[in-house]
Amino acid sequence: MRLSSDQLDEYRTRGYLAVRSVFTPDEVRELQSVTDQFVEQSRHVSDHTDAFDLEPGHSFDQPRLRRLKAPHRRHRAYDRALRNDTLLGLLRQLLGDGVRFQNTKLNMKSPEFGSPVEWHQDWAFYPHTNDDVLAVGIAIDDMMLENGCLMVVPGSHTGPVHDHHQDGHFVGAVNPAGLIDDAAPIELAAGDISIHHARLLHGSAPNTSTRPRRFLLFEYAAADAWPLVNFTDWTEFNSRLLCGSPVATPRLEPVPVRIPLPAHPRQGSIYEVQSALSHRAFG
Ligand SMILES: O=C(O)CCC(=O)C(=O)O
Repeated sequence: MRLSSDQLDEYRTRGYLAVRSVFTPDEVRELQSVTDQFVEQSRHVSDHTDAFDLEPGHSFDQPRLRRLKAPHRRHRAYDRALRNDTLLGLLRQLLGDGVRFQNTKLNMKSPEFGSPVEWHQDWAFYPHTNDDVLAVGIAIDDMMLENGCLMVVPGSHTGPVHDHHQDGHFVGAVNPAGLIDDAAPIELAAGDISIHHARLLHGSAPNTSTRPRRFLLFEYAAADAWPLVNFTDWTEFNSRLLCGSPVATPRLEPVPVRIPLPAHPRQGSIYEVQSALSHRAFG
């Protein structure tokens, strides 16, 4: 599978792509059943853990697992997806021969509930020395408007990095007023993927349907894009290279940067940090 020149142009001008059937029906079935097992396990916890981020109202009888953290460390099916050859081929076309993964997460919206994710740019959380940085979302379920698919503002990746602070603290979301008039959904069938540029403004609404919405998110960067915050360990950094060689000479580009500090006293996942917001798009 290769991205066509039209798809490459679309990514450059609009800042995102939907690519169909990257994962086979068998691979999707495995991801669904492994994910079912984690939701089942989450019945036995009543507070956030290293692995689980829980929706308000989560209980043994009504498990509402909102996020499985670092899924590639929890099950080999997710790790295989992270390193999937077809996916890596597409990423090489967008990022070049050296590709490093960064963070992984599995965001879930339970039927008739699932929390929204307020509008933000990933770049505000992790600015780099250049912006060959993106996120891939693998649809484990069909993702439509009704069950809270990803919404994006086409072309916003070419603009500024917006202010994600409130009252002097980083809250991980923008005030959406005037920024989201052109928002568009990325609807995906299970097995399709979305790819969005790290500076693309995006968010997603609650799940109002009777179907779950499970979305496996992997962040990737070109090997010569170095993070400007949270860099700690050379060996760990290079252990995340999926192809290409370690680079000690980061490529510096004139990219807009805001540092996500000072941190908000309410720490945790994006849902926790965003819960401090006074201006919400999704309520
Ligand atoms: O799960 C979603 O719909 C979006 C998630 C997202 O943007 C994030 O976790 O940064």
